[in-house]
Amino acid sequence: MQVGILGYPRSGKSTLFRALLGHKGHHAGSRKEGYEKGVVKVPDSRIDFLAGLYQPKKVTHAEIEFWDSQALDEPKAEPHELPAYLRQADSLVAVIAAFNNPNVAHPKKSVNPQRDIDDLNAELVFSDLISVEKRLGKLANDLKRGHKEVADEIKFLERLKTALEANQPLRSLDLTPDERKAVRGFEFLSLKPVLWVINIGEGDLPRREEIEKSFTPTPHSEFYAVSAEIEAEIAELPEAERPAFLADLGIAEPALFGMIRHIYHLSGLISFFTCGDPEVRAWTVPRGSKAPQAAGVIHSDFEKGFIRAEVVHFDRLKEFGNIHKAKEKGQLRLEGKEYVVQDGDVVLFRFNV
Ligand SMILES: Nc1nc2c(ncn2[C@@H]2O[C@H](COP(=O)(O)OP(=O)(O)O)[C@@H](O)[C@H]2O)c(=O)[nH]1
Ligand SMILES: [Mg+2]
Repeated sequence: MQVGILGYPRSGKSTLFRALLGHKGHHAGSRKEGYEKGVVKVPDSRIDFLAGLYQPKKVTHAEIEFWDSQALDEPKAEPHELPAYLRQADSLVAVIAAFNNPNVAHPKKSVNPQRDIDDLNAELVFSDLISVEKRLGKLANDLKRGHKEVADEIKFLERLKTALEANQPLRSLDLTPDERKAVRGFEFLSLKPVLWVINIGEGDLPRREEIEKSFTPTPHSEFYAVSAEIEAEIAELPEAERPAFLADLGIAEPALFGMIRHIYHLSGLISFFTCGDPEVRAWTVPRGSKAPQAAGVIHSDFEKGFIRAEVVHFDRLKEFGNIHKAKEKGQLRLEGKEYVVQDGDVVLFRFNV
C-alpha cells in the first residue's frame, strides 16, 4: 500500500517521515527525482506471537510505503504543484503545522490548523476539478460527433463537477462500488482517504485527544495529533530505550502505530495470516473480501483454483496455544467461496492448479 505525504512547507512532513522510518524502515527511491520513498513494516503483535509459535524460516510483515517530497517544501507561490506520486497513492497523510517554533516560520505567517486543512482540501478539490473539466471537454466533442454512449458518463461527471465547484471533496460523496470503479482511472486526489496529522508542540502532548476532537469530522478522513519532532527524536534512540521515553512523555505508542491503525481503518483494510513451516506472513485485504479474493492476494492461481479455506481466528489460536488444540475444540473451520475473511484470521487455502 502506498501513502502519499503532503502539507505546506515546514509543516513537519520530513520530520514525520524520519520518525516513521526510524521503526525498522528502509529508504528507497531517490532524492534526485524530488521524492523519497520509505518502506515500513506494519507492526503487529499478532505476527510476533505466530512467529514464536511456528518458528518459521521467514517472518513477513505487511508493508506500507510512505512517500515524502522535497518539492512541497519550496516556498513557491500557491497553489503549489502537487507531486505526481500523490495520484498513485492509496491514501494521503496531510501534515498540518500546529506547533509554535520561533525558528520555523509558517509560510502563511500564522499557525492556524483549520485554515490549512481547508486550504489543502481546496487544492485537492481544484486539482480534481481540472481533471473533470478536461474529460468533460473531450466527451462533449464525442457527443457532438454522434457518440451517444458517452451521455451517461457526462451526466455522472457533471455530478462530480457540481460537488467540486461547491468545494466538496469527492470522498464526501456516496459513490456506488460501480461508480468507484469507473473513476479509478482519474486518480482523483480528493477521493482518497486522508489522515490529517496535526503536528503539535511538545507542550500540547497531554491535550492530544482534546485537539483531535476539536476538528469537525468529515467522511473518509480522521485526525491524529503527534509531535513529529519528539517522534523523530525517539525513533533515533535504540529500540530498547524507546518505551521509557514514550512513557515519560505520556505517549501511549509511537506515531507509526497509531498512524497505521488510522490508515487501515480509513482505507477499510484488514489483515489475515498464513502460517507454516517456511513462512509466517501477514496479508492485507479490503474488509469484506471473500476467501477466494483473499487467496488471490497471495497468488492469482490460488483464486482461480480455490477449493476451500481452513480458518482459525488468531484469538482462538492464542487462547488454545496451538492449531491442534484449537482443532480439538472445534475452532478450525472449513470455509467455502462465500466466506468473508475476518481481521485476524489464520488461513490455510486449499486449491487446485
Ligand atoms: N518545535 C517543533 N518543531 C518542529 C516540529 N516538527 C517539525 N519542526 C521543525 O520544523 C522545520 C521544518 O520541518 P520539516 O520536517 O523539514 O518540514 P517539511 O518542510 O514539511 O518537510 C524543522 O526545522 C523541524 O525541526 C515539531 O513538532 N515541533
Ligand atoms: Mg520536507
